[in-house]
Amino acid sequence: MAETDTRTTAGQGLPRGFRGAEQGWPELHRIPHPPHRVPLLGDILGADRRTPVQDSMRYARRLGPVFRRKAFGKEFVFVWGARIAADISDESRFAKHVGLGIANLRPVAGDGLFTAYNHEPNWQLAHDVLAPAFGREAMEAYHPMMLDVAGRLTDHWDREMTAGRAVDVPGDMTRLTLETIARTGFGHDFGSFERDRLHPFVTAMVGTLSYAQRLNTVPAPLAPLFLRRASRRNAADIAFLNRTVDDQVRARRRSGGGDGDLLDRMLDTAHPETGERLSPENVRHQVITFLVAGHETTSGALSFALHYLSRHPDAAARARSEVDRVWGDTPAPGYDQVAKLRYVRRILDESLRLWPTAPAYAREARQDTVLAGEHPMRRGAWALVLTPMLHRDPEVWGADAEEFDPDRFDAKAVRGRAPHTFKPFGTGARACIGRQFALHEATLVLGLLLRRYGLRPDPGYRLRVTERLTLMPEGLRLHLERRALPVAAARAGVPAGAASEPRCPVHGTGD
Ligand code: MNH
Repeated sequence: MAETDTRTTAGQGLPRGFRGAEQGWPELHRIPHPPHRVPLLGDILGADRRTPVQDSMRYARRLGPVFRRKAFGKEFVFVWGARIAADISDESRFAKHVGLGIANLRPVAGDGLFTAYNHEPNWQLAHDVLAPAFGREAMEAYHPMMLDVAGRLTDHWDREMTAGRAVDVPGDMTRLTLETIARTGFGHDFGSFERDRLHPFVTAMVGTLSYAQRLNTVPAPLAPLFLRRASRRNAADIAFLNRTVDDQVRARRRSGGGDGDLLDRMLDTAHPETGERLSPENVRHQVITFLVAGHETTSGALSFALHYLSRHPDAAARARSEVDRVWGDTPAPGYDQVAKLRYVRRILDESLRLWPTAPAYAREARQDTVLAGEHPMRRGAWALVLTPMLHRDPEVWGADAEEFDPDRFDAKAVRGRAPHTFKPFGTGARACIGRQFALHEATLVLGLLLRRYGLRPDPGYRLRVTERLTLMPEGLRLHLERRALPVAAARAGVPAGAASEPRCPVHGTGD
């Protein structure tokens, strides 16, 4: 990637990423857009600025596999049909585009991995230095820490259950995933489970995410006017995030090193070939990037999965019998025992199909090209892949694509599907570096929760999805019921004695 410069030539003078589609798509007029365009303002009738993704899903259903939306002078092309999404995955012709919400995060995450432009040397450098932090060996070291954080969650849920209170699923999943990334990444403890309100770091982080999303809803030149108060608060949020991170880095430097976590790698590891290291400013950007990217989306994925489990007792029962069969009564399932939860993993995949918690990614043309043989694009022209709709394309997923059905991810079904049809983690060189981390953490935690609790939904609850760049089930609360537990498994994280034979204490049969 280092030698391929995907900088665009069009739209110079504007910050890249704020350009609309006008310059890059010579036949834009052939791409459908919603009816009733309002002069200057664009497609705003019936649109809700709090739910841009779900609005786009509605438009997608009406307008087809390629469409455009215009808001406040900016026009965006969306693609979601499986054939087009596959074509735009071609790495030789397309690359990640840093635009929209991601470009808006540059003030806080700079040239960190997620927000770096393809041509910035710090992307390749950080990618090479940090990739081993997500390899198998590193993951095995994170596993006991993940288990320990999960134990804090189940302690909290035990107390809520005993008190007869329903649990706040998105809130508690956010506590869990934030503590996990803070601990495994930086040896840090935010004390999330010991607080009633979210940690101020989380409040500041959500503030900057929401602000980045809101910036898209206002014409760039008017942003200072409309968002003056919000932008001042945003600056304060960023200052707070920076201060928190700088404190952590200083503490680490003073203590002379942690236990080989992500921060150690950032501070000490030299590039295997060039010997280069990350600059202090870049380390700050990376720490914020990983704290943000490393928990918000996983928290949403766990929350949606718990919602579906509470609504599909059959799937929950199958998953439980798998956990009981594979884990037996061991209080501390080992690293290798997590990937063996095949059905639990399918539940996670199916939840990420319906609600991919990072719901879109942008791709730009590396040269003049024709998308899917139909739509000419100039070098630098870009489009958003609308993942929740790609994941509902009836040609791939069938007429019942809206239905929750984990069996869509059994090995045979997966083999039978075309490539590039399931993209919750993005695509290509800039795909998610934390995929294994997220899947390991989420599968482990779902296993532990399924084994320990029955999950009962609020009868009146209807799934509402809230958007803040990521997706989250709004106001999801669940009632917990105690399951008869093998004594030894009473608390996750307690070191096991002799490893016990996998056996099923409750259900006789597997899935
Ligand atoms: Mn993650 C990139 C989704 C968990 C760190 N992540 C991406 C992209 C998607 C994504 C989509 C690509 C964005 C783009 O093309 O613009 N990530 C997820 C989802 C989960 C997730 C759905 C959980 C579920 N991500 C994690 C975790 C971490 C992480 C956990 C870190 C521990 N993700 C990243 C980083 C990038 C990224 C860093 C940017 C990688 C790069 O560009 O090199």
